[in-house]
Parts: sequence; C-alpha cells; structure tokens
Amino acid sequence: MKKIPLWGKIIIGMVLGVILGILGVQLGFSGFVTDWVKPWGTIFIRLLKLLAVPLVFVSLVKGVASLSDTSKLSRMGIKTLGVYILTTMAAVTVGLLVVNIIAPGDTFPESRRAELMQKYTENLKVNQEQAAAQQELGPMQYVVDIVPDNIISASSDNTKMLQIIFFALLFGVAMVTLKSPVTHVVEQFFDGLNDIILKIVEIVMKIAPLGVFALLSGLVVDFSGDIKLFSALGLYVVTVIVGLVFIIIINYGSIVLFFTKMPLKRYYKGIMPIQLVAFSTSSSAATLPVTKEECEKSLGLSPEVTSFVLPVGVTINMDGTACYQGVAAVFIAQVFGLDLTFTQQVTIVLTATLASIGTPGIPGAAIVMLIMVLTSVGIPVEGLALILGIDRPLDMLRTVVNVSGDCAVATLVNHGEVVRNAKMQTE
Ligand code: DAS
Repeated sequence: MKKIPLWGKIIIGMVLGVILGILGVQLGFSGFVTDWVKPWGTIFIRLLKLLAVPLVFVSLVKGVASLSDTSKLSRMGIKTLGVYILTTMAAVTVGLLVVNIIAPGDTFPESRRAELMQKYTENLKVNQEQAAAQQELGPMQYVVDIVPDNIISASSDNTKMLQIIFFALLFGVAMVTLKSPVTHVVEQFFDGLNDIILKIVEIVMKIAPLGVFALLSGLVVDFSGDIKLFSALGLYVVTVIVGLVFIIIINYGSIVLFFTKMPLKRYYKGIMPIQLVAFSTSSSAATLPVTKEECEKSLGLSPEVTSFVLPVGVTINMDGTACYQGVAAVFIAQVFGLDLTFTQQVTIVLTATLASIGTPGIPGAAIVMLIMVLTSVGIPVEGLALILGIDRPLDMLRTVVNVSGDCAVATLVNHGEVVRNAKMQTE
C-alpha cells in the first residue's frame, strides 16, 4: 500500500479521535477514553513542552549568529534583516487584530469555562497568584523578572521562559562578538545541537497522529460532545485563515506594488507553484529549491539575491507562523476567560516575532515555539490540547504564507539592487 504521508496520518488521527469521543459519549464508555486514551495526548503535549526550552535556547542562539553573519555580509544583509523583521511584526499585529475583532474564544460557552479551567489548568490559580504577587511588587517587576538570576532552575513557566529568551539572546551576542578561535567551535557545537533537537522534533512528530487522536477523543469526551467547543474551534480556524489571506493580499501586495516595479499579477502567478509545494510539504526548508528556481525563472530575480535572501528567509522569516502564534495565544486566553492586557499583547508581538525567527522550517515546529509565546504571558500551555488536533491543516496554510513572504522580500531587495546598479552605471 502506498506510504501514507505524515499529514495524512494526522488527519486520519483527527477523524478517528472525534469518532471515538462521540462513541464514548453516546455508548457510555467516556470513562475509558478519559482514563486510557486521553493521557496519550497529555504525553504528546509534555513531549512538546520538554522540547520547548532546548529548542528555544539553541534556535535563538543560532538565530542571533545568523543575524550577525547576515548584517556583517553587506548593506543587502542589513536591509534584508530589517525588512524580514518588519514583515514578521506586521504579521503578528494582523493576527492580533483579527483574533481580537473576531474573538473566536469568546464564543466558548461561559458555563463550561469553570469546568474547562478545572480540567485543563490545575495550576492556573498558581499563575494568577504569581501574577498578583508580581503586581504588588510594582509595574517594573515584570521587566525585572525577565533578567534571570539562575538559568539552571529555569522551567517553562511564564517568567522563566522570558528569562531563557533573554539569556539565549545575551549568549548569542556574546558568542558572535567574542573574537576568539573558540567561537567557531561553539558555533559548530550549536549547529550540531540544533540538528539533534530538530531530529527529536521529527521523532516526536511521528507520534503526532496518535497524540492528535488521543487529544481529540479526550476533547470530545470532556465537552460531552458539546458542539459549542467545535464551533469555537471552527471560528478559530476561520480567524487564522482570514489573517493569513490578509497578509498575502495586503501586506505582500503592498510591498510588491509600492516598493518594486513588478506587476502584481506576475508576482502572484509566479509564486503559485512555490505555494503548492509549501502547502503539500508543510516545510519551508523542503520548498527552498523550488522557491529559488521559481523566483529566478518566473519573477526574474538575480541569483545573487535569491541565494542570499531566500535561505535567510527560510531560517528567520515565518510571517504565517508569527500570525498564527498571535491568533492561537489570544484564542486560548479567550477560551480560558483570561483578558490579556495591552502589555501582554505587545509581549506576544515580541515573543511571536522571536519565536518565528527561531522556528525551524519543518512541519509542526511552530507548536513547540508557541509554548514560548504562551508561557511568556502566563497562558496555560495545557490550552494546546484545544488546538493541536487541528494544527496540521493550519500548518500547511501558514507555510504557504511563510514562503510567499520570502518571495515578496526577495523581490523588494532585488529591485533595490537593480536601482542601485543602474545608478552606479550612470555615475
Ligand atoms: N511548517 C513550518 C514551515 O516550514 C512553519 C510552522 O510550523 O508554522 O514554515
């Protein structure tokens, strides 16, 4: 039998999980599902949480190293970095706007909220008590807590994750500014460590079909088939799609229209094959060879630009992922009835931007980095159980946006180089 791709197995896991949950409720064996099936979903989430700290630390250190290599490279490097970071922050902002306007999590029945919190966030009270305690210590305490006083004891609760980010950025800057032969050895060590962690992510993602099956059957049983949860999830999917479509049309359309001489029709037609490969592979990295070839062949970009801007984009520019993380974080907060302050939403913009810089271009990577965004603002990571089941189709869509953004920025940088070269010839 032809090997079923992982995404196909995950979709099958989703369907079978919902069916088992409904049968459990209808035929009265929901206790069995809760006691013997749902825990496998909890194990899957714990595996992802286990990976969050090492992946965040190593990928941010590598991210800083690649940012510094890029900026060292040339004016093109600094311009590329600047535009990538701006498009990512714009993408998160679009995500936060649509999720606050549509508010999919608010449609979750108020009556079930208390039960949900009890089921999914035994430690939510602890987080709230911690947050209250922090308030008593004054408004700056939040900032003070970002600076770690002991990195070893760090765990993935909210303030600690920000401390890990802080230490990773500090470590990365120190590593790349250290003028010593040891720097190269350490960089190679981090490359190796990053490959190992990505391999672990790949192994963990292999059990995703089982994890998703268990999570969805557990969800259906927990909400005793309450269709209202699924309507909230349905609205959440619509919210993500609205944000992603907005970015492709408005954000990238504006870049091509106002900052390059390329006709919009040529841009959208030229990136279509790239988007199809990204959709089916859910991996920007796997799509890179097609992205490079189509950008040169269909968009007429120079190889000098594509061979620099696109690989950097695959590494640090994931606008679709950034938008998704903003939507997912606020959706989970809404479902748990947590009103996020403006500061917390700004923190989400910063951590989602950092998370997308650190997210490797492989399937499912965003979920592990989403843990960093959630913990940075005290949103219970257990909320992942609500959205993990439907993550894979959204992963395919956000990967399409990721590669589309790389092409838009490559077109912008290429236009800048063409104008600069023309000016130099006339002088
Ligand atoms: N699938 C990732 C990519 O390759 C993005 C993600 O996981 O969100 O772009």
